[in-house]
Amino acid sequence: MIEFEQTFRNFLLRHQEKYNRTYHFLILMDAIITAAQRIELYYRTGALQENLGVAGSINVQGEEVMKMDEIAHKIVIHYLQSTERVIQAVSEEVDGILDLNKEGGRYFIYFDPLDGSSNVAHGLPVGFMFGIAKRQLDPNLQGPEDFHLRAGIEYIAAGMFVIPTGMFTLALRDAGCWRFHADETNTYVKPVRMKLPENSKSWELAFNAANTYTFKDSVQKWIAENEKKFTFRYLGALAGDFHRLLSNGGMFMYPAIVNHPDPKKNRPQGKLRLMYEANVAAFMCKEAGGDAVDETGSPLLEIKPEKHHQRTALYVGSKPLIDEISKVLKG
Ligand code: FDP
Repeated sequence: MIEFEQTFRNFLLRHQEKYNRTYHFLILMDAIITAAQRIELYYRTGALQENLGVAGSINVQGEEVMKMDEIAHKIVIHYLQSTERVIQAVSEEVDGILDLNKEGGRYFIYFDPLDGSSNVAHGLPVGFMFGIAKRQLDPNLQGPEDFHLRAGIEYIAAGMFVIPTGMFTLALRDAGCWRFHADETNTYVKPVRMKLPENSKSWELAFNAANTYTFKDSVQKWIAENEKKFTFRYLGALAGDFHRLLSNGGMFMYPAIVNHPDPKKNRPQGKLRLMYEANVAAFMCKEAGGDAVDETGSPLLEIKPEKHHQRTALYVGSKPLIDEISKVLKG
């Protein structure tokens, strides 16, 4: 007997109706899902099609090989454009802000089409991460659209696909963080609400331990005093690491690099990108009952971006741990 699970599309339809919303968001999400499935297909067959090569190299047919992240970017933009509902997009792969439908568009989208590039050559998990905000729709209340870069607290949704695992997580503002998986027909099904576990037994720590000596002294001290309480897990792709964290709890961190013996290698602003990496994880985490702060211990979602490719340090995870590290960072 076949068991039918609730589909993502049905879940979202119910959600939009429950909150008296339009169907525009369904159209946008449909495009995002199609893009993710196409990226996933390319990724799975990448080695065969010689898509996992280095950009600029030449394949056996004498064609230039595109890097997988360039392919992923092109796929996402194609499907976003087709919705006619996106006003502007920011992609990790492109320097400038992309105007898609400046007059009629309704959503801003900030995305990294293939996060975790060091995993690509091995076919290991990577992520397609995105945050979505809405244009100012009521000129009487909000004034005309001013195209400001949205802070995380202004996002209406954020999500990620862990490619090529068939797992998709989406957080909707004030409506929770939900996980879906692809069934036999490649349809996302079975919404499961994610809640970070309160019991610290399963909590894990994820960070690049090789960088520990480069963190600021108070963070190094905290690690030395606390690391024995946790299991370490680090995949090197935020989406994959964060996917585990949402189930098991704990903390993912990418602190600022301030103590590198070669000062040119310091990254006082942090490494991760605010708008399409850190905020996406922070938004999802908040909807799952957790929290996120930056290197000053301040709420990450409240940072007002000055540049669309702005970097930040990130501490994200279970609320008690984030409260604890926040005190350390402030002190
Ligand atoms: P990557 O540079 O391999 O694309 O900012 C991207 C990111 O991966 C994250 O996905 C990941 O968590 C982090 O950087 C890994 O950085 P390190 O290799 O420095 O640990």
